[in-house]
Amino acid sequence: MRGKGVSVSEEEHQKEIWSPVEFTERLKDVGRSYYHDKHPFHIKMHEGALSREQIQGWVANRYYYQKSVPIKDAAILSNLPSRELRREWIGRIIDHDGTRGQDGGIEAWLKLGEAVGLTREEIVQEERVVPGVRFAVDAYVNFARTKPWIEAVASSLTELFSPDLIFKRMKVMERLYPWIDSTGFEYFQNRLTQAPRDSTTALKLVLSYCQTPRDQQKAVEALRFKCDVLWVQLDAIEKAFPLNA
Ligand code: AHQ
Repeated sequence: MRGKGVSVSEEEHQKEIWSPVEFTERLKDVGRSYYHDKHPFHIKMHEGALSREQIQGWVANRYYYQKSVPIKDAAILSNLPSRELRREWIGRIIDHDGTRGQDGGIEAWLKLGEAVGLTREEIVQEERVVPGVRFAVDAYVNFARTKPWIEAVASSLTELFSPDLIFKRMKVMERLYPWIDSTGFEYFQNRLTQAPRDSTTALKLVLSYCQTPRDQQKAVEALRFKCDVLWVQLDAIEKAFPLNA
């Protein structure tokens, strides 16, 4: 018998499995409440209020996230139970690491770094990466390594929300941060096609492989965890690179 006032978890509330439409809405609700487009650092960025040092600190720290994404995806790949599923996922690694004739996203991010006035060396040596970013990103990689693969796939569904954010960011940077060399925007441009393609695949897998109310709850919780991973990085960056530092 539950004690008085002990809240019944969402999972106990969910007796019936959600339809694909309802499940998709529950996942999107997570983004509506917790996605990092609403973080004060992004709000200030979109107002043109960030200093050169803050932009540089953000780019230098996001490098640690970007370089970890293919490691995370390789962890998921190693947990996928079939050739068909691996064929669905392997392209993400190449999108970031590149391959013959394709530089990849990490290279494009280094170009963004140079476009905001950083050197490749200081980015790659992670001189400006702060503990909170490292901890959050490492937690994401470990989540992908240790959780059931479908939960790790669900955690990537923050990309349902990223195209709007990235498009807005690119336009804001062009208009309000004219000192940033536009050669740095290649990364964002590529994500505008890669992210929707990836989130379509991930959503298809989550909708078809989450077959019980518990599976669906775990997917929602995985997406909430990933929103926290993104949010807390900006907390750490905002604290480490305050305005007028
Ligand atoms: O540039 C981003 C990226 O390559 C990825 C991979 C994906 C994942 O597998 O978790 N998430 C992600 C994201 C990227 N950019 C972030 C941004 O704000 O520029 C957003 C982030 C995401 O929404 O998960």
